[in-house]
Amino acid sequence: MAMDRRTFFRSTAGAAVAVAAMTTIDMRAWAQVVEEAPVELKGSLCNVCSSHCGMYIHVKNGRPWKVTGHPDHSRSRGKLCPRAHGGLYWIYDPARAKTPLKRVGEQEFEQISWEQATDEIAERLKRVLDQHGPQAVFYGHNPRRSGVVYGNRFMHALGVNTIQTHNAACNTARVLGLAHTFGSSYNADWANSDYLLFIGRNMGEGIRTSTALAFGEAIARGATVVCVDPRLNESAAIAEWVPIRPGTDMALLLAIANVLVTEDLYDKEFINTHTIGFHRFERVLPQYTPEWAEELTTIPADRIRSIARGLAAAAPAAAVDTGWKGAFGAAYANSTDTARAVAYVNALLGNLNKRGGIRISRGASLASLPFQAPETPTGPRGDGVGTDYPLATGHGLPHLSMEKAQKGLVKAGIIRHHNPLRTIPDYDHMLAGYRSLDLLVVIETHMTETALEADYILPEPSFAEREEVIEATGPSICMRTKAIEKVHPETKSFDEIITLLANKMGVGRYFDFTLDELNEALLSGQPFSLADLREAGSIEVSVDQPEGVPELNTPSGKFEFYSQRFADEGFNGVAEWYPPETGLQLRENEFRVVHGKQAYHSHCATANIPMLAQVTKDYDTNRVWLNAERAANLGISDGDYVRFTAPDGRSGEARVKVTERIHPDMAFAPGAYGNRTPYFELSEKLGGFNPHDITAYRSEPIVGHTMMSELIVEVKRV
Ligand SMILES: Nc1nc2c(c(=O)[nH]1)N[C@H]1C(S)=C(S)[C@@H](COP(=O)(O)OP(=O)(O)OC[C@H]3O[C@@H](n4cnc5c(=O)[nH]c(N)nc54)[C@H](O)[C@@H]3O)O[C@H]1N2
Ligand SMILES: Nc1nc2c(c(=O)[nH]1)N[C@H]1C(S)=C(S)[C@@H](COP(=O)(O)OP(=O)(O)OC[C@H]3O[C@@H](n4cnc5c(=O)[nH]c(N)nc54)[C@H](O)[C@@H]3O)O[C@H]1N2
Ligand code: SF4
Ligand SMILES: [Mo]
Repeated sequence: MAMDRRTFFRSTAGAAVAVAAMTTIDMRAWAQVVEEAPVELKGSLCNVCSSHCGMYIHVKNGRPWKVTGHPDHSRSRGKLCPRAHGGLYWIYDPARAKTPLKRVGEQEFEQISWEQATDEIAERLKRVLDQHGPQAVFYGHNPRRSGVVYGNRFMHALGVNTIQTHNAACNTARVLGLAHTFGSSYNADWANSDYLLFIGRNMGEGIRTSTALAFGEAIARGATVVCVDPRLNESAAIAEWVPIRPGTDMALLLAIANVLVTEDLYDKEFINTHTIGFHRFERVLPQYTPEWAEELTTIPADRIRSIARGLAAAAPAAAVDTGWKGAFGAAYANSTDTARAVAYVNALLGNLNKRGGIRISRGASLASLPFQAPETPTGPRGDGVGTDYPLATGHGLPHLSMEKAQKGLVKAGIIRHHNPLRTIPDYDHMLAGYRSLDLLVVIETHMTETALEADYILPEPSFAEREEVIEATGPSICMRTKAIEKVHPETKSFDEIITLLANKMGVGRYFDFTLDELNEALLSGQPFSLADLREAGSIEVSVDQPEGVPELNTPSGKFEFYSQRFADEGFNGVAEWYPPETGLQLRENEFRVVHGKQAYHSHCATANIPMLAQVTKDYDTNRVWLNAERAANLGISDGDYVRFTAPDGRSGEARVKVTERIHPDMAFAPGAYGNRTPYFELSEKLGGFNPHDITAYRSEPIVGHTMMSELIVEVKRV
């Protein structure tokens, strides 16, 4: 409406009336509702990353008011990271999946009923199982307790054993490398260590609340803390930073081992009693001198010696942290053997299960379920685990499934709480895979990239709106209680969805219990009831911790310098140096692209949360880092746009942060940006680069991980 003088006066007169009305509001009453209304503390678990820190949701007038860390939860210890606060936004996010949806065109959906959705899914899933067998079906999820208890049970009931998690794009190499040496992925005893060596692990930004706290405490206590990282990350900034050429950590570790052995600084007692294969390791070791490693890593030989001697002097209260994702989780062709080399140095320090060393810790356990369970299928999996990749784990290989989908071997999948189309390298490869399927069902809270490729989107209530299967985390037994009523009445929680689907698939007998009955069964034997737990949110129980070095979960029962299983599969029996698949030589305009964490974002799931996106905006942090001198040589200045071109010709654009804080070889992309779902409007406005758009589909030969950092690009100013 065009506004002339008259209407203008009329509307301002109206505004004056509104102001007058407002001043007549009873401010006392208003304050009462807002400030003095009773607050109820509901026990919950944060859901913004898989650490599931225990927390309270403070509920006022039926709405979440704020969150605080649960003091009796081993992962939060009374504190939360910034993402937990941002996570409350998820509840009211317009980008949520709100009703069951059926695909009617490319990224086009129609609203349908649960009855129709589950009828049609069951019919189509049965057809795939009948025609192609259970190997043609996969289930991809975030493997926390609800997902496992309901999801795995459902899959097993259908004969499906291809169950996958995000690990192939997170920590598969680390987990496998540690499993084939220590027998399990134990953590360092950060709180009590006198010397901690972190290899591509950023405790202050790749956060789990309790470990970030332990990191700070170690520094405050005066422990020597060394962060080996191509980048001066926020943790290295308060510790000792040792810059390294990306992809060469194994060389550093082998050289540290070389110093420990040649200078006779290792624990012979431990080596003789608890390990096998040391003499084979000793035979390959002489070549790995600090001078040899200096060439590869760019770390001065004397610095390598000083690290080795520092570790030895503090041993056994010293440890090489066993990492998570950064340097050897799923990064390079040599990541699995790098993880073994991390274990080797720890074994030489004789720190296994010693105070301040590598800790074997037992957690609380829950009772096994008394309900009729389906048999675990034993046939071959549909993603090559156990066949193409004999040493791979049950966490599976989603990128391989998508290759098999393109070949017509994999036909249907159910994905829950996981967004692999955005978090696994090679967007085009994953997309082509999903588009080859006969049926894709995505169970989500949000309209994510993966959800938009589904034939059916099944919406879940957010973490605050549902009760869930209880969890045991460290010594804490905890649960998510329902803090508020559902915002979208048509959403259903995972247990309800699976029970519905199971009935339609004719395997309802395996789900003949309520969530309460299930939770009560899990608590059997505990000195408290489900009602007590619901009231408390989290309860710490006492757990006996093993002392000394027990029999390890390896074929020999001992720490394995030499792995017969590796040798039998044609890999190195003893971990020996080899470079990343993409090599270490870079041309003048080439960089290795690596992505990583920022404290205020999770994976590719939070760039649409206003308060977290604002941090990015205020500090201009979604730029890709480039080394100052190399940028200058290419005529690139801080804030410029550059184009990254991969060897296969695919390319992407990003603004750059030009800094001294990064190794000349590396381009560092903060990992949370570059969403491709139009529902994440804020993220879209924020912009940013996701390297997976141009990273080639690859599988590491030993355990099949995605080799996320095997990406070398040409960089050019645009
Ligand atoms: N804020 C936040 N915290 C999180 C998460 C999150 O998304 N956001 N996710 C959680 C999960 S699932 C995980 S797996 C962890 C990951 O936690 P981290 O593994 O600590 O996280 P990253 O940032 O991937 O990597 C850590 C560091 O490795 C460095 N790095 C990269 N390549 C190399 C290399 O070749 N050699 C060396 N020495 N260093 C290298 C990077 O520069 C980075 O600073 O974080 C957990 N906590
Ligand atoms: N670009 C990039 N890639 C990465 C990483 C990165 O930081 N950047 N990190 C790597 C690492 S370390 C990991 S562990 C993986 C993680 O890989 P993903 O698990 O795929 O990562 P997220 O982006 O956290 O996806 C979790 C999804 O769960 C949904 N969700 C949240 N709560 C619920 C719920 O209650 N119910 C349901 N059904 N869904 C829910 C969210 O909307 C989100 O889409 O990604 C890896 N790949
Ligand atoms: S580390 Fe942060 S985001 Fe992850 S569960 Fe804990 S509080 Fe939530
Ligand atoms: Mo991860």
